[in-house]
This record gives sequence, C-alpha cells and structure tokens, in this order.
Amino acid sequence: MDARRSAGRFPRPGGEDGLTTDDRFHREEVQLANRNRGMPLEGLRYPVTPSGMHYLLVHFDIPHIDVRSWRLRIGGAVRLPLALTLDELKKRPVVTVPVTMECAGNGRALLEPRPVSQPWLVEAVSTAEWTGTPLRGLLDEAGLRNEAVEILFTGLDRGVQGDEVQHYQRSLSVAEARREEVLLAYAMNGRPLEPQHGFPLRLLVPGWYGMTSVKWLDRIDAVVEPFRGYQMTGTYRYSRSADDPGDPVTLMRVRALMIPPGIPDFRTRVRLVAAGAVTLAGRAWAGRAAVARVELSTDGGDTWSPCALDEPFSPHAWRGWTCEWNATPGRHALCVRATDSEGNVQPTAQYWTRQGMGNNMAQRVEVLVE
Ligand SMILES: Nc1nc2c(c(=O)[nH]1)N[C@H]1C(S)=C(S)[C@@H](COP(=O)(O)O)O[C@H]1N2
Ligand SMILES: [Mo]
Repeated sequence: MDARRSAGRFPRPGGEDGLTTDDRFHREEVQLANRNRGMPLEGLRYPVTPSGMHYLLVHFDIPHIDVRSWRLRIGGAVRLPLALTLDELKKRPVVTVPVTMECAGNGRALLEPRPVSQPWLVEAVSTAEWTGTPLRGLLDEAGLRNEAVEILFTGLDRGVQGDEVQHYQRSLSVAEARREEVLLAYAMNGRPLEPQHGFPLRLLVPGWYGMTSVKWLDRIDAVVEPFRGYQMTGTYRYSRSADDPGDPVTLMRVRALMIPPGIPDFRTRVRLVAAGAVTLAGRAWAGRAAVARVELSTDGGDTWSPCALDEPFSPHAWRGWTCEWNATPGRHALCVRATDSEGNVQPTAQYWTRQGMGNNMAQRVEVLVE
C-alpha cells in the first residue's frame, strides 16, 4: 500500500460523519474495544495501577521492535543530530514519577449521538510510575536552533486513519516540550515497557490527554513550521460540526470516578449494596490544575454533598477521595463530580463533540440497596 490517500476504501458504520444513534454497538466498536481495554473501575483502589490493569489505546498495530538495532534519532532544526541506543539513554539523568494518564476519548460511548470509535465508557484512565530521562536534557544536548517552533514525535507504528497512510505522529510547542516533567520513559512500574505500552521508549507528557504521549518512539525532530499531520488536525479536536475545525485537545479536563460499591450483577453491572453505612471512595484528577473539590449525589445529580480529599501523592497523579453514605433500601443513582482549582466543574449533561473528546460528564453508578 503506497498511496498516501485511500479515500472510500474503508467504509465505516455511521456514514461519512461516523455518528450513530443506535444504542447497540457496531462490530467495529467491539473490535476496537477488544484491542483497547479500559481499567476495571475497582482498579481505582490502587494509587499506582498494577501494570496489567493499565488502560490501553493503540491506533494501529503494536510494532515489533528489535532493541539491538533500534536507535532514537533526534534531528531537524538542531545543531547536533543524535542517534542513541537504549543503554545510552539510560545513562542520562533518571527520574521516576507517578503520572495519571487518560484517553481523550474517555466518556465517548455515553454520548448521544455516538461517534463510532473506541467506545470508552469511563474506564480509560490509569496511573503508573514512569521512569525515564527528561526530554529537555536531550533537546539541550542536540541544541535547538532558534527557528525551531515545535518538536515532532514519530512512532514506529503505521496505519490508515482519515484515509491517510501515516506513522503515528504528534507535535508539541517547544515551550511545552521543554517543561521539566516531560519524560522519555523506558520503564513502567519498575519494569521495562511492555510492547503494548511503547517498548523500548515512549514520550510521557503529564497533564495532557494520552494521545500526546507517543509510544514506540522512532524520531524526535525540531520543526520550523507547526506540524499539520492527521493526529493534530484531523482528530483530537473539540469540533462540533463537519465544517468546524474545533480547538485542539490538550490537557485532561477535570474528572472524578468512584469505585463501584458492593457487588455487581454480572450482566448489567448494577451494584447490590447492603443497607447501612457505606464508605464510597475513588480518585479525581484535573490536567495541570489541582482538584479543588469532589462531591457526591445520591439522587442522580439533583443535590450534592462534599467528599473528603486525601493528600496528593504526586503533582502529576490523581487524588483519592472518600465519602460516607447511609444506604437506604431501594434503587439509587450515585453520581460523583469534581471541580478544579480554576473553577471548572464536571457537568451532569454530556459534553458533546463530534469525535467524542473530553466528555467529562459526571459518572453515574446504579445501585440496588437491600
Ligand atoms: N505511537 C503511538 N503512540 C500512542 C498511541 C498510538 O496509537 N501510537 N496512542 C495514544 C493514545 S490515544 C493514548 S490514550 C495513549 C495510551 O497509552 P497506553 O496504551 O500506554 O495506556 O498512548 C498514546 N500514544
Ligand atoms: Mo487516547
């Protein structure tokens, strides 16, 4: 397949705009869901998600990379292009930091109409302890030239999206790329990266939605024009109609999630809870802002009461919260919402965009108390 353009070769459900009002899921969505799994919500128990529970999002195929011949190439508008082995990268300064990462499409499958894509409900978030070397040090080593405006990250994975044959590529402004918390990570929870999480090396940009953290890094290039590739202009936009380019998706919007209480019904996942005192718990996060407040509603979002926040354990990770609830017999819709330090509060109505990005509407958990 050598053509860059392949219009019409891959018809998709939902037609040209890829939207459906069908409450059943299309085969294409199930196919994606089986490749890209979410974190089971009981995984919210762990401040650092066990690696095998970490959510996963892979646009194309997981590339097979022979680390003996692999090199990270740093080039473009730099004074000294570099080609580094993994061992050479490991000799650079080492940082380990817990980082919460969330997919920008989290909440997509709750939307009406629903964009046909990876059908996340709310489980596309996890926290890992990432180890690597700060990107800034390597950019300094290579020496950015003055005309560089962005840093472009190219993955080794390749596929077709939006009728365009491409490597997965995303860019960041020089200022964002030079922030001290931005890492080139080669380990996750103390182990080398698993193939699906970007082995041998991935970018890690705390605070941003996950698409920014490019896996399977091949090249890093300083570029002199803003990069206009598909993953920047064709998707990851808050666009509301076909002719609205929309703002780019950047930092994670504020969200709280609760560990579903009690025990689940196998098929519906409705929770069975014993009447009496219940301690509800979960975690909340907000991009680069702090979580200011978490609130619980036991009546489907009509009235709210405050929850207690745990101490933050990392500036780049979610924060635990707890809330006491006196469960009375009957059916209840538990909702949780967070507010960030800039006053942004999670809505109870959906936040609809045509690609289903950043829908941080409050989580709702159906509970039967006996
Ligand atoms: N090269 C490459 N990097 C990628 C992706 C990809 O498909 N290819 N997916 C991105 C998206 S959309 C997300 S949400 C995160 C998911 O990282 P994880 O699978 O390690 O949780 O990786 C990002 N980095
Ligand atoms: Mo994502």
